[in-house]
Order: sequence, then structure tokens, then C-alpha cells
Amino acid sequence: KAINIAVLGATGAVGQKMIETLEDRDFPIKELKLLSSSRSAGSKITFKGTEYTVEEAKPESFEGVDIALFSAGGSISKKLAPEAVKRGALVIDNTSAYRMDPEVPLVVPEVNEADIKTNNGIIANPNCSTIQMVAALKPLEDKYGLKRVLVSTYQAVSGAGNEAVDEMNEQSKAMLNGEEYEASILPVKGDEKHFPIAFNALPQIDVFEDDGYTFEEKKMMNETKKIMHMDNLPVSATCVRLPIAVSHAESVYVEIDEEKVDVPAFKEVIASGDGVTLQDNPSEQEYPTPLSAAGKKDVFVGRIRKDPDVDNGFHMWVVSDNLLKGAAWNSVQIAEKVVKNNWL
Ligand code: 11C
Repeated sequence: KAINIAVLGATGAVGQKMIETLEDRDFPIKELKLLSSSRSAGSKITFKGTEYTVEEAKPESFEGVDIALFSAGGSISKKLAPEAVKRGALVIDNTSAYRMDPEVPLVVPEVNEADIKTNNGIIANPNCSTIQMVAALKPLEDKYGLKRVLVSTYQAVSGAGNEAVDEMNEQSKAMLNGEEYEASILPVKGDEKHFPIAFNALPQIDVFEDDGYTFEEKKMMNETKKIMHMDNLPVSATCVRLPIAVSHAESVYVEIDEEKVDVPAFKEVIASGDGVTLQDNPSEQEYPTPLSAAGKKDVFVGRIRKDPDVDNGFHMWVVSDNLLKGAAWNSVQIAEKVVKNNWL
């Protein structure tokens, strides 16, 4: 049955993709409400040939809304998600505001779809770099069990929003022209120092915590345990931003709980994963890249190799569109599961 949907953060990098994904999936919508901060209110967005005016989000905006997709920043989620829930909406929140709340399910449908059901009105959508990694780990956990995960990321600038991508583009042009440029957004807009992303690599995504890890790294470590229901799984991350517009890539080193597995068997298991596509043929130079994954919904895995010195250790290269599977598609996918299973 058709339902009433609201998208909060409709003009942002993820919000735009949410709207495109709802259209692309032909989601059963009765009424669509596009919401934003007062700054972007009044913008026009076309959905299925009809022009919508983006409205400023207020608590009353959620009257009559069945599912609200939130992607307007953590503080706005903290303020408006309870208001939406109070008015009967189910919130699918794409910020970090509620992810580690024990009352809130944190969901990647291919991994823990059943968790959707037990909610108090809010379902959290994980961090983009976490989503693609757990999608690739899930078939390995099911078949072999997991003992340890080490990951280094190569993340796209769109994870930091449209204005960060604009800054990368402007910086790149300026540097090629030998002109002065000033960084003002990355690595973290609110932090004291800013560094250019053009022709660079920044080993800081989000703010630093007291233990020397960044919040992005902590998100990968903590969210993975929660989504996979593996509180004791050792996961350690290094997150790096590169001058890529779309798609995060990750070098994932995994120790499985079996010692006699060969590469062909490991590849077969990866290929069997829901939402996972194996792209791994070194003799044909076949492997995923950020450009090849951009615009696609799947998680792509290649470069699978066995650690020559560790019997149960494997390397893999995991790439996915951070705005789709990492954000908009995963949120819409949760909404589809809710509708399909009558979980509203
Ligand atoms: C990035 N992963 O690439 C971040 C963006 O917690 O939802 C997503 C932030 C989040 O900068």
C-alpha cells in the first residue's frame, strides 16, 4: 500500500540521492514531503515529473507522515526525530545520533534485517564505510566465522557533503593553474586547521577522540560489532580521505575462523553474499574502483589474496557508492523491508 514519506535534508548530497532512489525504485508513495533547514527551504526539486518546493522542517511537518528519512545532521536528528516519532512516523536516521543507542536498531538489510522489527520509532542507518564492509563480511561470518578485522579506507569527498566536493574541484583547478587556494572545509569543518584535499590524502575523517582514533574510525569499529551482533569481534580501522568524488574503497584484512580455506573457495563465498558482487580477475586486470562502483547499488569486492604467513588471513578490496549503499539506498532498502513485512 502507498504511504506518506518525508525526506529531511532533501537538498544535501544524501537527501538528493534518497529522492532519486525512491523514484528509481518506484517506491509506493501516497504523499511526498521534502524538508530541510530554513537555509535551503524554498528550493525546487523534481520527483517523477512533478516539482516540489522544499519546506523548512518543523515538529508539525511530521503530522501524517508514515516514514521519515532523516539526513540533515546529528543535532537536527536529535531535535526532530523524537517529534516525528511522537506524531506516529517511523524515522530512518542516516546520522550518528542514535546509532549506538541500545534501544535503536542499526541495520544493513543484508546483514541484520530482522533487527528492524524491534524498534521504538527510530531505526539507524550505519556510517557509509561501515555498511560496505559488513556487507562483505557477512557471508564470511556465515560460512567460516570471523576472528579479526583490520581495515584501511580510501574515502570519497562526498562523504563530507556537496560543499566539500565543490572545494575539491575549485582547489584542483586553482592548483593546476598555479593559483593560490585556501582550504576551509576538510578534514573537519569545525576543526581548527584545514588542509587541501586536491592532490592529497588526509588521514583524518571526523574529529579525534582521546585514544588517537578519529570518530569515523570508531564508527567502523563499534558499528560493525553492533550490526553483526559480535561484541567481541576485534575490529581496528584507519580512515583516510582521498580526492575522489564518489565511492569509498577499503582494504580489508580478515582472519576467518578456519585454516584450510583456499582463495577460490573464499571467492565463492564472497560471490554468494547478498548485495555483493565479486569483481576479481587479476589476469584480466579486473577489480572494482571508485569510478566503476559509482552510481551502482552493490558492494564490489576484488583483489582477494591469502596472507602467505597467516593461514586464516585474507586481504580484500571492497568498493561501494558511499551515497547509495552507504546512505540513501540502505535507508530506502530499510523502508522497503518495513513496507514489505508490514512492520509499520
Ligand atoms: C565521511 N563517513 O565519509 C563519513 C560520512 O556518520 O553518517 C558519513 C557520516 C555519518 O565523511
